[in-house]
Amino acid sequence: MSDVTTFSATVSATTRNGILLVTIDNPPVNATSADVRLGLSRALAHAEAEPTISGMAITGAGKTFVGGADIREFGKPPVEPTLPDVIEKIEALSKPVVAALNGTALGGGLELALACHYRIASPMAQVGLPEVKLGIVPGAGGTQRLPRLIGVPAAIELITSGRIAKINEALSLGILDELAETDLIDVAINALQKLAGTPLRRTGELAVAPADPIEIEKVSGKLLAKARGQKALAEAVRLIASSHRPLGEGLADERATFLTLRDSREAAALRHVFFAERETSKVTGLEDVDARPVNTIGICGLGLMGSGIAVSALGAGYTVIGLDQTPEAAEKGRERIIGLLERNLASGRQDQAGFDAQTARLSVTATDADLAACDLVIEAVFDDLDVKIDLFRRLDKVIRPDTILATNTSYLNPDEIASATRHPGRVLGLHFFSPAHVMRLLEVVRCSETATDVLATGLAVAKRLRKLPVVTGVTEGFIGNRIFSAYRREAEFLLEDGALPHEIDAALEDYGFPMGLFAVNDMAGLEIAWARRKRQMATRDPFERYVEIADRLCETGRLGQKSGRGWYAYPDGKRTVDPQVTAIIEAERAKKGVAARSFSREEIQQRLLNAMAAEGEALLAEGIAARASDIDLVMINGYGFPAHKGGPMFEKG
Ligand code: 3H9
Repeated sequence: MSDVTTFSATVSATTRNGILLVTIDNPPVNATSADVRLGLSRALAHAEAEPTISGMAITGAGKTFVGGADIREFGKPPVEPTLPDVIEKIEALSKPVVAALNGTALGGGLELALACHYRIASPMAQVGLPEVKLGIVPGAGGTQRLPRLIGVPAAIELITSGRIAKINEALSLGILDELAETDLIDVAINALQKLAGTPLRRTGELAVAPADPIEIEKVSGKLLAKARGQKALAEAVRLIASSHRPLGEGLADERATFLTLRDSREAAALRHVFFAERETSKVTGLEDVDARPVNTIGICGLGLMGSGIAVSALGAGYTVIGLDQTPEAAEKGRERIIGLLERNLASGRQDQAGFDAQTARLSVTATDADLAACDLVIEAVFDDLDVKIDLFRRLDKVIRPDTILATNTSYLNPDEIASATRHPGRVLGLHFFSPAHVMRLLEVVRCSETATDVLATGLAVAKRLRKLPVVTGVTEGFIGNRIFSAYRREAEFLLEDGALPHEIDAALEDYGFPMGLFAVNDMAGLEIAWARRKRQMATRDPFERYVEIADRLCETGRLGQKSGRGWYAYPDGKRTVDPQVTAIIEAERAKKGVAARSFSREEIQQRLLNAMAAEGEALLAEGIAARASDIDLVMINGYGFPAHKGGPMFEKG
């Protein structure tokens, strides 16, 4: 092997048997930053000019091949050479170029590989074009070369879902050519030696297989219906569906579309979300703190929430011990958990071996002492302070002193629950969202006495559960429910001021929420919030504006969809505007002497956004949320706020 040739700070190569072995080493994910593009173009020029070189392999250092374009460069002045230029040079090289995928190839990383003349991958490799998740389309040939390899319908599915395909799927689809069963570089060299002197298979020169327009329509119609106004999805479909055009024409269209979308507000919002997700678990003061080991998790209360948490924990490889009040209740809980696991099995999300392993790690009991083996116990019992305090006192007696206790309360004060135990430092909140095995958001509540390693453990467990943890301080409703309450209060002010529930819901859906607020309330049921309002009645500030419309609705038995009526009527299960609700609203307005006025969709959206952002500012000022972007993540992942709008704090600017 030759000495190392350095093409740039991040691209170097050695030569073996006349093959130039180029390595991209640009941690953390080998993104195609300006220096990588420069190094690659120099390496390509060298390979072309040097007669002793017969071919070239490109690989990545570490566990990633190339994670894509450098997202941090977006929004900055462009630096030549561009990625499409480099990729074009790869495809046009007169000598064979092999992509040797040592790991994940995403976005521009896969586009680079698609332009190579042959693609070999290690078993760890996976591929995807996730650009739409960033509000853009692939901008370096992905929408034009992928359909040439796998056909239009499969390319539409892969690109518009932004999902990652594992090695076997990538091979069977035809994205990759060969699995390296032995050393990746040896296999790449072998392949290059075989390719030398044979006509090169340039992806861009392949014809796109004819596709049935009805099938394309079917795939894209479903997708666009769910796009909720996101431009990137529609543009990606358009570009892929027209990929039978001459390559140059398609690439020029793709590039122009990419650049327009990259500079859009939608893309800026999604980039904000991308970085916010990576920022959220970085907590000041925890940098050098080790999490405690957790293998066994106890879950108290095996209702819907507890069962969901159990499924999530089993899926992450934990041993789970479920506790409920009686052996019968515990057994019911076990059946509920198994039922959820069976659904995963039936849908193919889980294979039989995984299902068997998970059920083998589950046991249930009605005896507190059986939780003695747990490293972490999460309570998900009825949200009542006395019930939770009683449970924590009992647990305090049977678990090890180093076992962590977590409460899943939504509204109670976890400091009060912690102070009922002998070791309040080991208590924190883990506020799951329902259904807990599906929802990604997890509010990790730092109580006033939570020890740093307990908090670090909460975050580590959240990550292993594949949740998105957001740390919150103690306040009623934590980050999410506090903002949600402010948002609902403002929506009720709007009702009283002149808007109707369906108008507010339409404005929210138009903005990008999957469902309007009043429709959501009807689905969840109105009685819990009603009971809370009644409890708070005695302590409510009499000078604070209070809208009684929801109380009137509940008093007439309109408790939401389950009761057949709520903010809407449900004849034959179909949500319909109900004149009786309008009459109740009008009567309340008249009682308070409010002269109703009409609101445009934009006005409704603005008032609701302002209310959310103002509450977010208050949470920041009180030190409950560490950063504005954490608040955005909570609203996006727990309350349906459209990700492509970036969250209420991002919107406020
Ligand atoms: C694109 O390619 C456009 C082209 O079509 C056209 C161009 C003309 N850039 O996620 P992690 C950082 S668009 C810059 O925790 P993991 C990340 O911020 C791109 N930085 O690691 C974090 O930084 P920090 C299409 C990036 O091992 C660190 O790397 N590609 C990029 O769990 C570790 O990140 C994508 O959308 C980037 N592209 O997962 C892929 N990627 O340490 C996006 C990551 O300061 N990336 N960082 O917090 C991923 O999906 C995951 O990062 C990956 C690794 C799976 C690669």
